[in-house]
Amino acid sequence: MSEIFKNIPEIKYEGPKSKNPLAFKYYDSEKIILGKKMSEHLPFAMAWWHNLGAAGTDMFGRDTADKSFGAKEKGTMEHAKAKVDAGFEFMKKMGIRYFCFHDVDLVPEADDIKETNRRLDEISDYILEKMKGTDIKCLWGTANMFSNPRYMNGAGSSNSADVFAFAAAQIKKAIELTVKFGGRGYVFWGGREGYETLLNTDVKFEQENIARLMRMAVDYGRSIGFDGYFYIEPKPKEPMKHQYDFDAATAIGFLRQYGLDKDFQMNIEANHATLAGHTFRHDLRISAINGMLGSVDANQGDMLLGWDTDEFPFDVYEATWCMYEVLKAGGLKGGFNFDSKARRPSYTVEDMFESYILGMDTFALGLIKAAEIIEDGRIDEFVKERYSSYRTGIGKDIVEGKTDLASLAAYAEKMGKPELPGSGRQERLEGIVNQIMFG
Ligand code: XLS
Ligand code: CA
Ligand code: CA
Repeated sequence: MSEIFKNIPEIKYEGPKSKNPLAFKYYDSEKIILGKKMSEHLPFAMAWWHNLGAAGTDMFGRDTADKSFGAKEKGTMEHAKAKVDAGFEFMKKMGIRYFCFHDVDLVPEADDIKETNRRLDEISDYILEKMKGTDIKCLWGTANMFSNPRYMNGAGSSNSADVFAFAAAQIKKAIELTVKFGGRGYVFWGGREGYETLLNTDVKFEQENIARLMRMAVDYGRSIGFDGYFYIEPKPKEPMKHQYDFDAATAIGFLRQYGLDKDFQMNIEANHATLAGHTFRHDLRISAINGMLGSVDANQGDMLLGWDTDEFPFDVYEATWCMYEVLKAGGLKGGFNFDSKARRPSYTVEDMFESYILGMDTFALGLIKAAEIIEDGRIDEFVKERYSSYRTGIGKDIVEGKTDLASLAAYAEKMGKPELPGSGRQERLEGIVNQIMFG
């Protein structure tokens, strides 16, 4: 097989002083941070759909990039194979060890699911062959249950039982593919699992049905040896007006209600958290404190736009907070999937590589800075001290369950007036962060 990206060399670490656009400035896979290699802290993944599929079409205009990768016609099996060739060459040159996929990213969907599945068998054999002799693995797989018109009202939440059954068939196959590739996880992103109007929607029934579908997925996955996590990827809206997996807290509550919380974790995407009116860090923290921080879709949104822009991460503060939460949670069992796409005017092959270099360097910097914040210790110490009143006296009694309203009322009467709770010192803490970021 001939080289596709002929003008692109293997991307190497050259350090912060390098001016070479095709080199890492911060991502040094072998560098040890807090006792682990950078590459172990940061299992990066390539998103099949954006990197090998998205060519710039938006609501107002057609493709700007050529992603045929030498195939004569797009949407053919020849093209599907060319994408595999391009994807593996890309990952090897970038030093990326994981990929994520939807079923229909891999092959063109046929009218008949039997034919689609045959194509998936063919391409997955081809991918397996490519994986041999490399250290490239699958981070997670998923079924696309939002693009085809049959999913206009959702998949698990569809009013049509036939559509529900079709979704089940797609999930079955996508889990089989994930297992075939040795994938770490399986994602449910419920793009159309929500509603446009409550006037025509039985919310309770739809949510119960989504839970039924997820339960079947878990049972089937376990029966064929899938031992990874299932993930919910929360998003509040777009394409639906309201999406049931609104944010991490909502999704975790749902999983607990239906007894799915042992098999599922969260796949948190930066841009989705901000669409929900949270910071990226907020949803990471909520997942982590519930023991459900599984994987991350690494990208960033545009705060001036109200939709999902899937930009490559560039904001080092955000990446730092992400890595701070991830380090505090003890790392990810999943990884960092660049669910990101180069901007429409960035249509060249160089842009494909440079956008991943940007994302990887941003997260490498985030890792370095988050480790420095943790090692510096001032912020953690401040937070610990802030709650010190619960470690002795009445606070300790409260935490140990030795009080009730009557005993606390009696305590309050004796005390008279509590003192003010102490400065939050936000500005001091922000100053410490800047000192570490730029010191
Ligand atoms: C869309 C989602 C989607 C999921 C996988 O907003 O990010 O790409 O990650 O279906
Ligand atoms: Ca997205
Ligand atoms: Ca995503």
